[in-house]
Amino acid sequence: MPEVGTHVGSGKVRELYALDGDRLLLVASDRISTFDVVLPTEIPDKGRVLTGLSAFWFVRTGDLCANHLLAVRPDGRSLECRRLKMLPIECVVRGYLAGSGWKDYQASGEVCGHALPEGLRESDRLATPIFTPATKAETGHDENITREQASGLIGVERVAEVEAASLALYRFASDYAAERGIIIADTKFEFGIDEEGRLVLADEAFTPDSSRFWPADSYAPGAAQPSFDKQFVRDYCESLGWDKTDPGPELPEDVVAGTRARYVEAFERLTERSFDAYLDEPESVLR
Ligand code: Q0N
Repeated sequence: MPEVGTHVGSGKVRELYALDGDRLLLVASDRISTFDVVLPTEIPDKGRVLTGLSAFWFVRTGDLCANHLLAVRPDGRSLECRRLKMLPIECVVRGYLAGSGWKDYQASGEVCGHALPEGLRESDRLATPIFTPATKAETGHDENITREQASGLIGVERVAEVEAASLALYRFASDYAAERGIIIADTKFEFGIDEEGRLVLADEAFTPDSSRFWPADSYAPGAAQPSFDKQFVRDYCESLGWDKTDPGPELPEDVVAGTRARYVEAFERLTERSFDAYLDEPESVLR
């Protein structure tokens, strides 16, 4: 039996265990959420796709910013990580105007204190990606904050450091993904501090759960874009007229199969490896 340690936390679709004093195990389930509700039906291998992608990006961005990855477990869905002191903000980078960024822009012309030009449409690409931090809400929704508010939480110098790291990471991954037909519209990072006081990227990196992935071939600003991974699930849920409160609907097998195929497609396009090869040997994604 592999060591899993004591449970120390859970997210909507992931669990965190302590392995020892300085290592954690981050386990990604096959659960899927839509409209903020976890559905009763799982997407087979979703957790492995997200774990493999995250590990892939950690290895390829290690020179831009240190990260918490220590090892990928043979199950393909768990990462051994360095235990850090987590910073109490979500670090979001937006390259496109979507979600709460689009909402805030419509209401005020600004997002997190960034004044944007007039006349932008929903899903428009921004002239330059912006750092838009948010609070970590225990329950409910993260709230966008200004850099002044972020500075009150972690200090002016740490804000400058996480902003620079976040923008560098986003530029690298969004350019790489765009060459492979996937727009990373925005992404969320969590950072921690190690024993030496160094900034370390934690949590997951550039997965479809932490980012908006859009298919580049159908990109058309002026409306919401289809999600690369979850669009079948959203369309199916919309077709039911479900009120988007818990519990969500069971998914039919064609929606499950189509959604699994989209996750696998994202993995294969981005990593340029077969997902079957990952299942055979998860550590291969590190090379
Ligand atoms: C940590 N969270 C919030 C998955 C993710 N390397 C770390 N060291 C210490 N603490 C954390 C990490 C990481 N990653 C991160 N909570 C603790 C995100 N979660 C919550 C539950 O499941």
